[in-house]
Amino acid sequence: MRFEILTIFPDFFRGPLEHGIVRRAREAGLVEVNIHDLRAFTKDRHRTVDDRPFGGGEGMVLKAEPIFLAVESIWPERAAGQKVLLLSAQGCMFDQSMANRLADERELLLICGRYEGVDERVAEHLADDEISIGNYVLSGGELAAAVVIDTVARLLPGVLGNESSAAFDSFQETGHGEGFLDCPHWTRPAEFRGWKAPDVLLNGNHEEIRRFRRQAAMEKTARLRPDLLK
Ligand code: 9D3
Repeated sequence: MRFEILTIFPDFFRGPLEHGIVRRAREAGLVEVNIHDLRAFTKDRHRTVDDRPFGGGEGMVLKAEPIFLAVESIWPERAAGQKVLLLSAQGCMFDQSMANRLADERELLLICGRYEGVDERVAEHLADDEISIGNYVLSGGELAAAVVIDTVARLLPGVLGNESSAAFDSFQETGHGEGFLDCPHWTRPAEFRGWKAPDVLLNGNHEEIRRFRRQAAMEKTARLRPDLLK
């Protein structure tokens, strides 16, 4: 799968996309990520990407034209399986079921919002979807784009060492954030600072272990995520 990122901070992505599973997926050729500097698509000598909002108010707004020119340059004719996503605080909420749907596309182009927002004509006439990653205020869409790419990339065939493990993640069960959280885990040593790992996990009785884990997952879900049990 190919991801195109449009951003005013291209260097931002050196961190999140060059480690761990996403890095290995890129090295294996399963995922391709291309980063595009929005300023390269400006035409004035100051390379202006933003301007003041019509009607007044705080902050600056990303201009429509550089974003349209960028998308039209990256994808001169948009084909099926090529989706443009605008990351913005006003978008609909990203979740695992959306990630599953996005993983079926061939290419995604992520536009990272910044400043007070993006000219609405981008959402109305360029983007297929406008996406937020949660109810909190970020400084821009870059972190959100990294979250989307990480979440989608690990769903792609061959990306995880264990083909089946994505299916057992928290939230993956139903794809709607329903079901239970993952069960808690322990590793060696069996006793750390006086705190013991549950004996049942050490006794080799796999039926008992299965029951314990399901119970522990339920209790933890009730305690930390009661919303998932409704
Ligand atoms: C006055 C209201 N503004 C915040 C003080 C609105 C606002 C503008 C721009 C809020 C955030 C942003 C920048 N955020 C994003 O571009 C963004 C975002 C987010 O803030 N939360 C969750 N997901 C996303 S995706 C992009």
